[in-house]
Amino acid sequence: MKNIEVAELLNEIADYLEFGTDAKDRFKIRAYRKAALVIEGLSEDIEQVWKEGRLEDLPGIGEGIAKKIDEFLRTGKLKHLDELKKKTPVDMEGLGKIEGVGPKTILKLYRELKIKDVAGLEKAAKQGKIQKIEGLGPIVEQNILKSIEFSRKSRERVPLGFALASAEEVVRMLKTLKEVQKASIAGSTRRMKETIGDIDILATSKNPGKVIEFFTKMPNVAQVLAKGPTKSSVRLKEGIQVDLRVLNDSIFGAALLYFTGNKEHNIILRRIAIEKGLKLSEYGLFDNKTNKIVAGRTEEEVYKKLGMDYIEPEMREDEGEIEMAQHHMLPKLIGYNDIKGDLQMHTKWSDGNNTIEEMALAAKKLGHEYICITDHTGRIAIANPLDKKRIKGQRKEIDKANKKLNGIEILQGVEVNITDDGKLDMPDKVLKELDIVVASIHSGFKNPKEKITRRMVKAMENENVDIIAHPTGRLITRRESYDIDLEAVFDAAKRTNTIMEINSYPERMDLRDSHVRAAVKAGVKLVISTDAHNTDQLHFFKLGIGTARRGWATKNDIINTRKLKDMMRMLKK
Ligand code: DGT
Ligand code: CA
Ligand code: CA
Ligand code: ZN
Repeated sequence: MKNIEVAELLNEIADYLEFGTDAKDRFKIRAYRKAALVIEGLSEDIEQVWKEGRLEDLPGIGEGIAKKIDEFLRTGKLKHLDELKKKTPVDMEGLGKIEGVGPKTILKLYRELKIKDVAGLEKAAKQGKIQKIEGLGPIVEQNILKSIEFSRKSRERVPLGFALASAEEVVRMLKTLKEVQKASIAGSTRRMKETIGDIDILATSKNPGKVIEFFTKMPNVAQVLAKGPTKSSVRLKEGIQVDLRVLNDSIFGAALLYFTGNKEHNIILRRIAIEKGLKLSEYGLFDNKTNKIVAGRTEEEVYKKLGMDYIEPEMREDEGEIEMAQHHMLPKLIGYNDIKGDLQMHTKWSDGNNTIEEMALAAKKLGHEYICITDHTGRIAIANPLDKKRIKGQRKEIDKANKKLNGIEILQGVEVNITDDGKLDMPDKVLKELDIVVASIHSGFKNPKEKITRRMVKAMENENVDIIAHPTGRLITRRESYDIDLEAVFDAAKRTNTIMEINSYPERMDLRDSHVRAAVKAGVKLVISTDAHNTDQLHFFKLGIGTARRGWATKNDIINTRKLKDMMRMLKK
């Protein structure tokens, strides 16, 4: 579905039109924004509507806008927008990526200070010029500087969700080559770190030249950065760099250990080897006196020879895991096949793209036994939120789907918003009727720490709230978390028996690894959910499991590793 794309396009036109001084544009801008909202919330596929010639039947879509949509869906381009871009003297796209700087602010900044791009914005902020503009002030100026710094730091790294898909694709392609014996992801991607600098891949082969040749000619390679007899680096079309090393099959374990990292973990292992009269490198574990190899084929045997238990890649961060392995005290982490259901997803009833039945069938294919539909409620305009009446209608549809489908149970939930004063935007008597209530903060991100914490704790004290979704609100590479006292939140979670979510959506990964570790330590129960908005996103749960493993969570810590009945018993009602 291209609904979101089309809506974004219309919003973009509106953004550029804001630069016009023409009075009649005010009306046009509003028309574009309204049309964008309609299309974003549309339950049908916009392309279907277009094919059937019904664009102008949609509310808020007149002849002019319909023509633009038609041009875009036919050609993939929009001349009008290209012209607007050419006419506009500022880098809207770059500036728009700075959190808190919308089109109105960009316009103001241009009119008052002739700011055209991020560099100009940073300079003006540092000189204290932004705070003098009416309606902006010193807090906005500080936030702008923080956002610029944040986006600069995160720009070079890619969210795991995107890198992992690319890495798996490269491994899959390498394995089609008969010269390749083994191929595996290594580096931070194998450790399931939330962002990835570059992808590291290892392959074993008796004919490395062939493998390198094949690797540099994969269809998704944009640029070959380096090419040697046994290693090569390329940049993929998606933008991320991939390093490949080809080696001898007999030392695969030692190499995998070395190139999985992280560096600190490796350094400690090498020191322990030395203490034992051994030498560890990417070529194997050697006896110092005889220079003979004592381990190298598998990682397991290297760890064993070093006098410790096998350490899962997600734990290799020099966070105390080596000592635990030496004392045989490592926790048994939740496995990638342990999830039995998904407790957060959206459908066409709010801002999702698929029907309840489509989501259920796709989840079943992934091996799930149950799902919970959690469409948005309340006042988020763009999300096409549910009201009391539509919740009843949705229940009927869920009952029908449950009768029709076998092997998957569909629960009804909602994602309610926690209001400014810690209330929920749906009355208790409606929430009481639902199977699961997921609550989250979608507003007031700039509230002081005490206030945000108070809002969340108050919501947790509501006996209908089972789960707190994406508890810190951060968006990797785009938005820092709001300021919240997680220790107090975890205390409240235990006291009120509220479950904390590990949101698997690639940009969220929230709770993040270190928070999971703290929650597990505090004895807080967790759920791994995808927040999928279409069937293609249901597989994100793997990212959530990776995060849980990085937080040392066991199967027991995660409620949706249980069968439906046992999972429901973990909730408040
Ligand atoms: P990234 O790419 O920034 O997300 O993080 P990594 O961990 O993938 O780091 P990368 O790509 O520089 O190197 C991959 C692995 O290779 C790293 O985790 C450990 C190993 N490695 C790289 N450089 C060194 C080094 O100088 N010493 C040791 N012991 N190991 C290294
Ligand atoms: Ca890497
Ligand atoms: Ca690398
Ligand atoms: Zn949503």
